[in-house]
Amino acid sequence: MASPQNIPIVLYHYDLSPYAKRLRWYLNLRKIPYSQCIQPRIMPRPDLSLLGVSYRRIPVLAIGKDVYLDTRLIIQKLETLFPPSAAHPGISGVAAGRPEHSALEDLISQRTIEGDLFGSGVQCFPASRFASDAALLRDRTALFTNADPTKDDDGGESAATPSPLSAEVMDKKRPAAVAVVRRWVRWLEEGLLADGRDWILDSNGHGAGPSLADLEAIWVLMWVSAALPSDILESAPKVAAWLERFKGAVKAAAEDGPALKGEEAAKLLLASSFAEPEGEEVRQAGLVKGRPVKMWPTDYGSAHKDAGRLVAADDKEFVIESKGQLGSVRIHAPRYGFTISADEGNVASQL
Ligand SMILES: N[C@@H](CCC(=O)N[C@@H](CS)C(=O)NCC(=O)O)C(=O)O
Repeated sequence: MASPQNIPIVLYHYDLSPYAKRLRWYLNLRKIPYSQCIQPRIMPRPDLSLLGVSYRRIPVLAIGKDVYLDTRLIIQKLETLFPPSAAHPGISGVAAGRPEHSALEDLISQRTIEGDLFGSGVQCFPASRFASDAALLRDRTALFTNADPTKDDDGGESAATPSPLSAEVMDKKRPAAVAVVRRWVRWLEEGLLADGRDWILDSNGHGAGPSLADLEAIWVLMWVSAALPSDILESAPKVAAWLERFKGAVKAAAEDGPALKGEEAAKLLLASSFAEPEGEEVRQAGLVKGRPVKMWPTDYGSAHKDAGRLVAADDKEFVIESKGQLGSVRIHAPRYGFTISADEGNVASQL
């Protein structure tokens, strides 16, 4: 099996995605080279269909014929496939030989993604940011009501439900959302950054600079800071300076790779090898390796289910083999936040 360092990496994303930015910063800080396949901000995304991927969220990272969904799993995989080295400096607790740092990174990531920070971040923006874009509103209504925006018969319920991004909903939710972000800023100002340090941890594994803990704690703030009431950052000078320092560090590391068209990207990936050996284990009652299954995220975007033969299922990830128009890939999703079911016609036995 080729070393992952010699296998092409393609990041499917669009520029305005804060989750994709989080990943681009990680890749750049670690000097992991990649190409980009820029996606439309709304469905459909035929470039991903070429690989047999139905998952509708962004970003998606392909390393050769292994396709990884969800930034939580993607960063974990990159930590393993690209261990810290002179070519790819580590920025995590693993790189620093400090497991307690890894635990903190993990806690912060859980707080931002699985807690209410990211969702509150969306609601901090003025409603005018989305209200004038009818196609985006329709698409995101489908995303959050778990309908399929490309199917006419899925529009019924969503048409009756006010869009989560409509002015009506955004205006109502903004005060509580701003309060969540204000609390997060205060927690950093009076806690992790209180002694005036430059970065959250005393080591990022290879010298001075941001670590994964900074990245996990900052990406939502980098995205919403301009939309916040000005007193939030004015009353948190350490956080404000940390944001500026981080902007400088990621600007200095910026190394976004060349852009590929969808077909070019798919051909490049499918002509290369897998990034990791096929997992063997199926540790889920009711599932059998090799049988057809469906797999989808449980929080939002659940209407878009990936289908294929089950390759592996353990307590960290699900892996299926999916056939696209141009070839087959293995799709990996994190165990947490996704589910999988045996695909037996209409009888799906969900776990
Ligand atoms: N938990 C996922 C969340 C990804 C996510 O929600 N991404 C947003 C873009 S920032 C998205 O997919 N929005 C809908 C879309 O672009 O179709 C991750 O960590 O990757």
